[in-house]
Amino acid sequence: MEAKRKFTSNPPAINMTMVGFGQAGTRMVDKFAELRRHEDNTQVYNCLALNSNDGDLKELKYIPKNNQVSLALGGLGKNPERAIRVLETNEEAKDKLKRFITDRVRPVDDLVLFFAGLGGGTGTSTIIKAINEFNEHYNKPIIQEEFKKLQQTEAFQNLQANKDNMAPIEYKKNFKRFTLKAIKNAEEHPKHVKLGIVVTLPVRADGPDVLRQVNEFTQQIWKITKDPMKGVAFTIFADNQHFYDEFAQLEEKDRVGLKVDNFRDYANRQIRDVIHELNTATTGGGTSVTFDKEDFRRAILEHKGCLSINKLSKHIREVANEKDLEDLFMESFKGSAFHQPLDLVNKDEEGNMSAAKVYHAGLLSVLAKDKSFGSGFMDSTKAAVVEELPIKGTVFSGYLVGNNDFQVSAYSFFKTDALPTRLSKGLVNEYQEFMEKQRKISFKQDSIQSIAAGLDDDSDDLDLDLGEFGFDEEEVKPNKEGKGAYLDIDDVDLELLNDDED
Ligand SMILES: Nc1nc2c(ncn2[C@@H]2O[C@H](COP(=O)(O)OP(=O)(O)OP(=O)(O)O)[C@@H](O)[C@H]2O)c(=O)[nH]1
Ligand SMILES: [Mg+2]
Repeated sequence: MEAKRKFTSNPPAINMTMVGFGQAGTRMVDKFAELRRHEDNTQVYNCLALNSNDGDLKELKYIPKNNQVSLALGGLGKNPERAIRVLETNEEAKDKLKRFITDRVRPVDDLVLFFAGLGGGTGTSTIIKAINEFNEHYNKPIIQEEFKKLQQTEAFQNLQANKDNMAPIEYKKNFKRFTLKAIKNAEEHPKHVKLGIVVTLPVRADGPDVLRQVNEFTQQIWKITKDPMKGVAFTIFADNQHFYDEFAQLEEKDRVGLKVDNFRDYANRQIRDVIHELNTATTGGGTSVTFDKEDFRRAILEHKGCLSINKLSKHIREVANEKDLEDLFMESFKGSAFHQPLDLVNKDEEGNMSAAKVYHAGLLSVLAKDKSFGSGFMDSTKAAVVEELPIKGTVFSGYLVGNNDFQVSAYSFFKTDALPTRLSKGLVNEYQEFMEKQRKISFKQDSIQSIAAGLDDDSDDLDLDLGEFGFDEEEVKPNKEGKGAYLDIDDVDLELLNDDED
C-alpha cells in the first residue's frame, strides 16, 4: 500500500552530486551512495570519491569504482599544512586533482556537495584546492561573461564616462552594484552550479597541533563561503566532538538500531539521514504539503553562509496538542543536529550587542498519520520564530503527514553569517588551554578567531574606502582574448563585495 512508503523514498527536491575527499569525506559520501531510488533501484545521488592512495578507497562499499580516484600519493599523514605543500609541488597529483574536478565531477545536478574531515592531510588540502578548481572551471567564466554583457549597457558606460565627476565612494557603490549584478545574473544561468561544503571539525583529543591547523583552514573555508564569486551556497561545519558526545549518550539499542559502533559512523549516519530526509520531505505532493519543492530549493540555494539544520523527534504519546508541537519547534531552532548552537548574538569588547544575520529559514514538520493535529501550530510557530530570530529572508513552513514510526519530527534550518560556538571561539579556547596560555581572547563577530597573530579575518569589513577595490587604479583595458575593452572580473577585488545585498 502506498501509505506504507516512507517519505524518504520520494524523489529529491534538489538533485545533488556528492564528492568526498580523504577518508572522512569519502566515508560520508559512501553513506549517501547507499540510498536507492524507489522506482528503479539506482543510486539517488551521484557520488564520487578522491583519496591519496588506492588502499584508502578499498573500504568504500557503495560509491561506484568508476567514480573513485586515487592521487597515488603515499598518504598525507594527518598534516594538512604539509599536504598542501606536497600538492603544490607535485605536478602529477595537482593535475590529477584538476582533472578529477573538470572531467569527473560533471555537474549536471543543481548542487554539488563537497565533503571532508578537517584535520586529515588529504581531505583538508584537496577540498580547498577542489573548491577553487571547481569555481575557476565552471562558474567564473559565466560570471565573466555576464560582467562583460553588463559593461555593454548604457548604464555602465554612463558610469564610466562620469567617473571623474563623481565622488569616489559613489562610483564604487555603483560599480559594486554592477559586479554583484553580474554574479546574480550568472547564478541564474542554466550552467551555473552551486556548491555546498560539508566539513567536520576534529575532536578535542586530536590535540593542539591539529586544532591550530584546522582553525587556519576553517578561516579559509569561511572566507570562501562568504565570497560571492565562489558560488558557495552554504557550508555546514559538522562537529565530530558534538557527535562524539551524543554517541556517548546513546543507549545500546539505539546504536544497534542505527547500525553504528563508533562516533564517526554515527556522525556519517546522522549527516546522511538528516540531509536526505529534508531533501525528500517536500516532494511528496498532496494537500498536506504546504512547503513545496520550489520553496525548499530557494531556502537552500539562495544566499550564502553557515547552514544550520536541526531535527527533534518525540513519540506521539509525548505530544498532546499543538502547543507541544510549537514548543518542539522552538527547541529545535535553539540547537543543531550537527554542531553546537550558533553564536547568533555577539558582544564586542565594549559590551555592545549585535545580532548575526539570518537569511531564509525553514520549518518542516513530519507528523505520524497515527495522530492528527490542527494545522494552526505552523502559523504560531512561524510567528514565534520571526519574533526570536533576526531574519532577513523568508520563513518557509509546512508539514506533511506520513509514515513516521509513531514519531513527530520537527526539522528546522536556516542560513546565517554566524558560526557554531565551538568554531567562533571554541577551537581557540581549546588550543589555548592545551598550551596553557593566559592570553585574553576577544571575539569578533562573524570571524573565526585567529590563533596565529596577524591573521584576523577582515572579510566582513564593508567599508568602502578608496583604494580597497583593485579596479579603480586600473583603466579599462583589453580583455584576455584581446577582443575589446572590457574589465576582467579577475581585476576586481571582490573581497569587499560579500555583504548583505544579495
Ligand atoms: N565524521 C567522520 N569523521 C571522520 C571519519 N573518518 C575520519 N574522521 C575524522 O576526520 C578527520 C580527518 O581524518 P581522515 O579523513 O582520516 O584524514 P584524510 O583526509 O584521509 O587525510 P590523511 O591524513 O592524508 O589520511 C579526523 O579528525 C578523523 O577523526 C568518518 O568516517 N566520519
Ligand atoms: Mg587518509
